[in-house]
Amino acid sequence: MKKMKKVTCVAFAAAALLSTSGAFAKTVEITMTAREVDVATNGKAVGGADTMAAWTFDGTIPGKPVRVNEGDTVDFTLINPPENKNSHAMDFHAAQVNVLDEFAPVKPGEQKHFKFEAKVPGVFMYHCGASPMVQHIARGMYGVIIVEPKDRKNYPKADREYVLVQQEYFPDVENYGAMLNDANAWKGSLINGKVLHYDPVHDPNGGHDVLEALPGERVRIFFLNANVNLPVALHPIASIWDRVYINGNPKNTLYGIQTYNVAVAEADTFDIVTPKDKDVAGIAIVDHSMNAALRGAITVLVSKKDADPKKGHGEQIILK
Ligand SMILES: [Cu+2]
Repeated sequence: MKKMKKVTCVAFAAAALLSTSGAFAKTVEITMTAREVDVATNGKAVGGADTMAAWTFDGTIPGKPVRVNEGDTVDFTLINPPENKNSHAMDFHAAQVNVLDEFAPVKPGEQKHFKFEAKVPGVFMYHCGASPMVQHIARGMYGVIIVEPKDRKNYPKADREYVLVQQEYFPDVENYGAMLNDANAWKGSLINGKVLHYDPVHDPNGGHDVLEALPGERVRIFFLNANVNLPVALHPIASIWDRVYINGNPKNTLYGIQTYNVAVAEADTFDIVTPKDKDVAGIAIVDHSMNAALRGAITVLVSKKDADPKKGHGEQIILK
């Protein structure tokens, strides 16, 4: 009995030490349900329709952000309900597994469970990999998984964080041949699922929202290029990226960057510091490829003294 108590005490002391250093890896359970539903895309702004017959994770484009610490185990379940017409799958770019097993398609009425350890820090894409993959991505089955780095050297604390995901908007979601072969099949750029989502200036429908921050804040953007074909030339108009963390890993840090080219299926982390000496300042985060910017890839970040304190924190790292 006495011995048992001693062991327990030692274990508690070790646990306290480890938890303060953040070294305790945990298991994070994530369940997603494939939903084939209509989603509002603001496609009308570029000659498309208001809604898209989407395929989604849990009904939203993008799917919810997954956030774990380096070393955590992700315990994942994908449910494909019987009312769906198509097989779906999950491909986490943060996982090192077996493409034929964990990432295999799941038929309607079935589900799939697998685990992986998030060994490499950064920001990664996840997407449906069921065939034809181009269509499953173009119809909305993607999102980000953020794996927080253990080594936070070169990685100052951010005051606010936002997730931005860009993807080509194809009004004709049935024609996946055109998505592959017709360079003009895409008519717009979706940012977090909507054309001109955060740009009330250019959106004929008034835009929905803008990103906000206080003057002088470090704003961290987790950016995923979920386009099926085109790279993104990400540039902050009226500013300079203070740091770019390639693949979101602070071991890959660039400083003072005007434009960073984000490949298809690449995600990177971008820090921007809003002007301290201006009461109000606007920065437009754009894909500087003009055909993409003018089709909707413009996001306005406003820094001002009365910025909404909730934006850029918690659930609001993605503004709906
Ligand atoms: Cu799918």
